[in-house]
Amino acid sequence: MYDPSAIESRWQTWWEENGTNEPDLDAAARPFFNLMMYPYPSAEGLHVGNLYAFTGADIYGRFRRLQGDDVFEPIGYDAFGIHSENHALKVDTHPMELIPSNIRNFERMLRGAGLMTDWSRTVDTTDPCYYKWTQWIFIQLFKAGLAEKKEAAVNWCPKDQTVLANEQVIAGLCERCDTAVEQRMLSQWFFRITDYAQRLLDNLDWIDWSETTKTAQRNWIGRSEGARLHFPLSGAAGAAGGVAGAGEGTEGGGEREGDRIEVFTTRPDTLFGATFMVLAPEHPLVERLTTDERRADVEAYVRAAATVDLVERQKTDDREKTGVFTGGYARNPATGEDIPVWVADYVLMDYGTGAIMAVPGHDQRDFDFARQFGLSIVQVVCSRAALPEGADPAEVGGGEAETAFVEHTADEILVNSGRFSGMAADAGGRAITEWLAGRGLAAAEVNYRLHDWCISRQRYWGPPIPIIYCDDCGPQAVPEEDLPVILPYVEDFRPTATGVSPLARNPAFHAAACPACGADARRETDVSDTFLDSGWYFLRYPSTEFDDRPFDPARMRKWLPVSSYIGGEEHSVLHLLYSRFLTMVLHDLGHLEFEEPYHRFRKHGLLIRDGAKISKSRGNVILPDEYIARFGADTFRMYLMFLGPFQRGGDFRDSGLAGPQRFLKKVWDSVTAAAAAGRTGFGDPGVERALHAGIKQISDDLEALSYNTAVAAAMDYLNTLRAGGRTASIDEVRPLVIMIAPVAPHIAEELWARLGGESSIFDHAEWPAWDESKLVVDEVELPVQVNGRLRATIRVARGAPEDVVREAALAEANVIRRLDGVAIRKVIHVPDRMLNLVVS
Ligand code: ANZ
Ligand code: ZN
Repeated sequence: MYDPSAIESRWQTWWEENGTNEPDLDAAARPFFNLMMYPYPSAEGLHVGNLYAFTGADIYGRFRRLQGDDVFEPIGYDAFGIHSENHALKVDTHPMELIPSNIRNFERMLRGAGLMTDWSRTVDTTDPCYYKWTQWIFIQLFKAGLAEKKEAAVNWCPKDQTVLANEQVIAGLCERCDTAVEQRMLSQWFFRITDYAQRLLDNLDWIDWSETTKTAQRNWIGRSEGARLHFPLSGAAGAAGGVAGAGEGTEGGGEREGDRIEVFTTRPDTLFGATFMVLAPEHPLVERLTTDERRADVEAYVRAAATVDLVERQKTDDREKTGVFTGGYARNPATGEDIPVWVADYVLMDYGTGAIMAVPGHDQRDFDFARQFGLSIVQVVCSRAALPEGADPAEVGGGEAETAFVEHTADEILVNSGRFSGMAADAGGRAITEWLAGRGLAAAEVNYRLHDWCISRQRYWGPPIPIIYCDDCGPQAVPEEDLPVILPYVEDFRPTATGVSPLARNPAFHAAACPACGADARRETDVSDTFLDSGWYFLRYPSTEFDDRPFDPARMRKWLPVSSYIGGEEHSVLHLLYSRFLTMVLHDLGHLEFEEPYHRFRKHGLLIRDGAKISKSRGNVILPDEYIARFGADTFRMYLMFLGPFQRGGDFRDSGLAGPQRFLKKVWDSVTAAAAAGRTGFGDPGVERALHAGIKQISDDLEALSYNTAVAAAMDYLNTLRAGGRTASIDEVRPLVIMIAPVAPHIAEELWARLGGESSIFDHAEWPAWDESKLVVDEVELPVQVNGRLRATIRVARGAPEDVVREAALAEANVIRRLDGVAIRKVIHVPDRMLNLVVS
C-alpha cells in the first residue's frame, strides 16, 4: 500500500546520509546553478507562496539533473530588516533570539517539502561571517566613489518617531499606527545606481528573462529623452542676481546659473505654448522669486507641502492641483514674454530639475492647473489635417483655448510658433532646441526616473554601515581587516525619537579611532538596507566555506552566472535591479568576470484560494505543514503545480488534491504490480506509442515550466497503461517513474528502487528519449461485421487489442442499430483484419 509519510521521511533521511543533494562544486562537469529566492524567515513559518515558488524551481532543477547536469540548489535566509525587527518589537523578543528560532522552524519545514536543497551551504544574512562581506561590498562602492552621503527626504511617522519605507506608507498613513506621515530631510548614504541606468536598460535587450519582468524594469528605470531649457529670471528677481541681460532684452547670453530657471522637458516643440512656470516647493529659487507681498502665502504653502508623504506626492496626475503664485516672473526664451512663476507640489524636486515650463495647451496636469488658477492656455501643436484650407500655421492656434490638446496624431505640426510654425512637431522640437542651444539656452538631455539607492536605515536590525567619521579626515572606510563591524547586542533596539539609529545610544559602539589619523572619531550608527543583503547572496552560496574572501574566483567561474532563477513578480524591480547593479559594479571593479547575474529568470504566478487573495485577515492562509502531514509532500507538490500554469498561478481548492492523490496511488499500484509480474519489453504498439508521445510532451513541458500540462500528460500515459485492467511491463512503467520524479521525488525513489534501480534515481536514472518514428500513428481500416455482414469500417491503431477495437465498433451508428434488442453471443477478432459480432 502507498504510504507517503513513511516513504518520504525515509528518503529524506537517505538523501541526507548519502549527500545526494551536495554536488562536488569543484569536480562537477556540467554545473547548473538552480536558484530560488531565499525567504524571509517569518515567525509564521513557511508560507505556501514560498513553497509554490520553491517547488516550481525544484522541479526544474531535478529535471536538469535527470538529464545529466550537476545541479546545485542552495537556500538561505533573508533575516535582517524592518519586517523581522517590527515583528520582534511586536512580540517583545529580541531579534537575536527570535531569528535563530524562526530559522530552525523554517529549516524543519523546508526539509519536509522534499526540495533538492544542499543543506551544507546555507546562507544567513545575519551571520557575521556573511555580513562581513556585505560590509566589504559597501566599502568597495565607497572607495569607487559609488557610495555618497546626501540629504534626502524620507517618510517620517511622527507617532512612531521613525523613518518609513515607501511600502510602509498606506494611503498617506503609517502602516503600523495610522498616523499621517510627513516628510523629513535626513543625511543618508546612497549608492549611485543612476550612473548605471543606461547599462541596466541596455542589457535588458539580451538577457533571457520573463518579458513582463523586463518591462517592469524598463518602466522603473524610466528613460526620457528631451531637453534642458533655460528661462532667464525677469524683473526684480533677475536684477537681484546682478546680471544685466536677463531683464533687459539681450536674449539670455551671459546669464549665470541662479539667474535662470532650468527645466527638463520632453516636449521642446511646445515651448511657444509655455505660459507659466512651476517650481517644486523645495526648489532653491522659490525664496528668491517670492515677492514681499506673496511671501506669507508661499511660505505657508511650502510648509504644508512638507506634510504630504512621498508616495502621495508621486501621484502627480490624479491629485487635486494646489499651488501659489510667487509674484516673480521668468522670460519665455522663445516668445520673449514674461510668464508668472508658481509653486506647486505636482512638480517633484527629485525628477529632472525640479522645475517645469507649463504648457497647459498640451499637458493635462498643466491644463488642470491653469483652469484652476485662471492662467492662459494656448495651442501650439495641431494636426495638419485639422488645419483650415489655406491657413497660415503661424496665425493658427494661440488665443485662449478651452481644452487641452493631449491626443497625438501622426501629422502633427507646430502652429503659432514663430518661424517654426508649419514644421512637423518632432523636427520642430529639435530645431527649437538647436536654436536655443546656439544661444547657450538649451541642451539635449536624457533623464531617468530611477533614483539613487538609499542604503541607510535608522534602525537596529541590519549590518552596521562600515564607516568612521573623523573631524579632520572626513568619512573613512573601516579597514577591511577590521571587518566585520559586529552588530552589538543592545537591550533596547527600538527606533528612536530623533530618527537616529539605536546604535547611537551605545557609546561603546559609537566611539572609534579614525583609521587615517588615529584621532577620536565616531562610527556610523545607521545600518544598511536589507536589499543590500539580498543583492549578492547568490554569489556567496558556492563559497560558503571561505572566510577570507566573499566569493572564490574559481568557483565563480564554474557556477556563475546563475543558470536559472525563479521568483515572484513582486521582486521585478528592487531586488532584481539592485542585484544586477551590484554585479555590474563588482565586475567593473575586477571582482567578477560577468556583469549580469542571472542567465535566465522566470517569474511564477500567484496563488489564490477559492477565488480570493490569500491573507491572514481573510483567514484563508494555507499551512503547507498541515497539508504535507495529511497528503504527503509528493501529492502536495503535484497539486500545487497542477492547479494552473506555473507562470500564471491559480486557484487552490482543497478538493483539488484528490486528483493527484489518486494518480500517485495508481502509479504505485501499477508499478508494484509490474515489478511483481516481472514482464519486460513492449508487447503493445499502442502503449509504446503513448509512451513516446508522453516522453516528448513531458520533456517539452518541463523545459517550458509548463508543469500542469506535464502532469496531465503523465496521467494520460498511466491511463493507457491501465486500460482494460492490463498489467504493465517493467519497461513500460520505468520511464513513467523517471518522468514523475521531478514532481514527486519520494515515490519515484521508492518505485525506482523496487524496480531494481540503484539509488538515487537522480544519480542513476537517465531521462528517457523519445523516438519520432514511434510517434507516427499507424492505423488500419478494419471491417466490422454483425452476423457476418459488413456494417461499418473503423480506423484503429495497428495491433489494437480486442477491447479497444470492440469499443470503437460499438460507437458506430450502423452497428448500434443492429444490436438493438439482441445480445452479443460471441466476438471474433482477427487483429488488424476484421471484427465479427455474433448476435441473436
Ligand atoms: C513641457 C511639456 C509639454 C511636457 C507637454 C509634457 C507635455 P517624463 O516623460 O516622465 O520624463 N516634468 C519634468 N520634470 C518634472 C518634475 N520634476 N515634476 C513633475 N513633472 C515634471 O515627463 C517629462 C515631462 O514631465 C516634462 O515635459 C515636464 O513637462 C514634466 F505637452 O514639459 B513637459
Ligand atoms: Zn582622522
